[in-house]
Amino acid sequence: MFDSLREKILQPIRNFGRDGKITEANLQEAMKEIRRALLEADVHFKVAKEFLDQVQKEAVGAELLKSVSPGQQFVKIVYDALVKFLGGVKEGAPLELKAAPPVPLLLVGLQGSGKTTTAAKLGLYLKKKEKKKVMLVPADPRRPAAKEQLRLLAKQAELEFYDSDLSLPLTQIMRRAREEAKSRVVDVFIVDTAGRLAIDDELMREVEEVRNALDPYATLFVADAMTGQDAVNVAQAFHSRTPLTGVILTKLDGDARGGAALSIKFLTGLPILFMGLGEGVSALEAFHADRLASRILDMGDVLSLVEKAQESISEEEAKDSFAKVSKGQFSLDDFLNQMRMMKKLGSMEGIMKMLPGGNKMVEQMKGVDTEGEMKRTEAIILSMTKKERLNHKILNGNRRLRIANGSGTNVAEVNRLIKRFEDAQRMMSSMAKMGLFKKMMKM
Ligand SMILES: Nc1nc2c(ncn2[C@@H]2O[C@H](COP(=O)(O)OP(=O)(O)OP(=O)(O)O)[C@@H](O)[C@H]2O)c(=O)[nH]1
Ligand SMILES: [Mg+2]
Repeated sequence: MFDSLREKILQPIRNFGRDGKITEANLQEAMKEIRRALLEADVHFKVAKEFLDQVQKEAVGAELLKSVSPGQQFVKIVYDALVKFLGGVKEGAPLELKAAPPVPLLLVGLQGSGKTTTAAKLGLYLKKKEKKKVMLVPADPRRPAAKEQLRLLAKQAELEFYDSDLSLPLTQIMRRAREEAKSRVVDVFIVDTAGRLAIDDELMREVEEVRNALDPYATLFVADAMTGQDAVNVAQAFHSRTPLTGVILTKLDGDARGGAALSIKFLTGLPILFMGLGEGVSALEAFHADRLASRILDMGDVLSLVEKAQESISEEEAKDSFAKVSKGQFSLDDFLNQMRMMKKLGSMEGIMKMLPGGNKMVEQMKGVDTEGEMKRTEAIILSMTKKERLNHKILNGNRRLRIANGSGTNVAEVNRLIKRFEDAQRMMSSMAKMGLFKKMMKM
């Protein structure tokens, strides 16, 4: 996700790290590079300007040039700006359904943006996370295939499906759908509308007609993140004709550049509520600005990983490991434990990307046999004594040689592992300073 933005935004930050100092000149250089990174990610120029103004202001306020750890402070400043422009941090469910059932939700957006897929994903999300009974309602009068697509998706997600009579006027379809929702005692019904290539009067009239008949609890704009700034323009145009509640960004699993995500809240005031991460019906997640910002800065997304882990790892195991991290006691033992837990969670690359420094690790390990590497890492750590695992600083040349021999590897590999561990440890401690772990422990 946002691979190219990440690389470009991290470059100047990593350069700071090298000698640890920030001067007026290299700060300005970094700002220029970040500006370029934002524009290349298709962030709206107004947003880019505002973003840099904030970073500049904070950098001056923090007296960065005199600071003892300017690199880390600068990361924190950029992180805060990213969080703000992605929409800020919100507590609670992305979409609170505080209304008497059946609650109508309306999905609108351009052709191919992902409305139909998202209807099913959102239905499944509400069913799983909030134990809602959900019914899907097709309302694309011109394309019979769209109705069949939704029927199929409803079946996959095991949701109720309303077989709309599309020969009727939309107003009447909406009325009947509501009656059906009542009689089937569903909590929520989601209406999937027709898309059009561009915003035109006919599309807007149709959306307005549905809206008036349905009086939706929320009107959600489905936007393809790959379309960058265009998604923002279309959202704005929609919003001015028919008020929107929020945005669902789709196709963030692809190589979307980030422009839409970073610009949409600032320019439209609309929050991003969910993000689509694939074609399958379960590929929808709540949108968290802080987690995404963290991913962009390669600080990982440990919170999402924890959520994922909750399904496959016992609470005790996880708590124990993260509690240590938050106290700054992250040892090689914990590194190994985490690695073993991760194994239960799926592909190495996907998981690594959610860890602090993970994208860098993935890059460094391109073409490397990660499974084999993991076995060797395990062997190396297991060849250490308890004392060494708790305090890697005592690992001198002799000890490293012994460990290399004991694990059937070589000293270079042992060194590489320790370097990787130190990188992770550093990221963990700066995350702890940002209060990220406290939030996590609350979960
Ligand atoms: N990779 C990826 N593909 C997605 C995502 N969401 C939707 N798609 C794909 O995008 C294509 C269009 O999705 P639809 O749900 O049919 O889009 P739509 O807005 O209903 O399209 P129209 O009804 O023609 O306006 C399909 O091939 C989906 O599988 C996503 O989050 N990630
Ligand atoms: Mg559709």
